[in-house]
Amino acid sequence: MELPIFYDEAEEWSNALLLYNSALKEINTKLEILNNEFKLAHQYNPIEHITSRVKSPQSIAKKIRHKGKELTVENIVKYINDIAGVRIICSFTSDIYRIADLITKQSDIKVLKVKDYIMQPKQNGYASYHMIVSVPIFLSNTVIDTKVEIQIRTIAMDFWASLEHKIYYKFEGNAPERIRKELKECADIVNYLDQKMLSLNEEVHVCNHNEVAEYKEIMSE
Ligand code: 0O2
Repeated sequence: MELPIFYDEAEEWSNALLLYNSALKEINTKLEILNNEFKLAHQYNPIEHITSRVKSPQSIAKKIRHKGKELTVENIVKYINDIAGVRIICSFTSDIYRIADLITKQSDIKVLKVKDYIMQPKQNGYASYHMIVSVPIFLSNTVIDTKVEIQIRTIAMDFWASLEHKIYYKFEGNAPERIRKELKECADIVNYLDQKMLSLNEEVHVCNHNEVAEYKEIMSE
């Protein structure tokens, strides 16, 4: 990745990138294992899909400026939590908390910060569960805890967030009031939809259990 802003720190930045890319691999593998285990035990996939990325240089520069800090590798590593980012998309809200809990329980992962925008959505309607974690990266002669931001959300929340993100950039953060209002309404619909889908899923689950019990009873007669 190019970061033309600080040529004199190129080597330091390359080392940092090695760590962030390695941390993404570690987290992705952990999630894949959890998902496979879950599928095997419950014939059910809590994770729909996962994406990961290293933040773009432009986005890093913008964020560091926004935080009022000088653009140095030291400041980037210290003040920007989401240089390495993983996004987990789940079917149901209950899966979000299940995944977050499983991540938290991994003994080598340290949870540094949690922002629950599902329990407390942002004013614009944004909902998602954010965790800043650190994962140890084993190099040849040292171990370095490296930060990763994990965002966990439902398919519906992701649908809303991607459109909102596009609108935000189109209007450079100053979308007209009518559009902001309608986006908030969409967020309320997304929330309603997630709740409906969750209760429907729970109902189907109970149905399945009852049907199996009924079937067993008939078979034993
Ligand atoms: P991009 O392009 O996704 O990288 P912190 O410094 O950790 O205390 P931070 O990182 O400023 O706080 O804030 P926060 O709330 O944890 O949000 C970080 C990321 O969440 C954002 O990264 C977005 O990906 C997502 N996010 C937060 N709020 C919104 C929102 O209102 N709408 C949408 N669509 N996404 C949001 P970046 O760097 O903004 O962008």
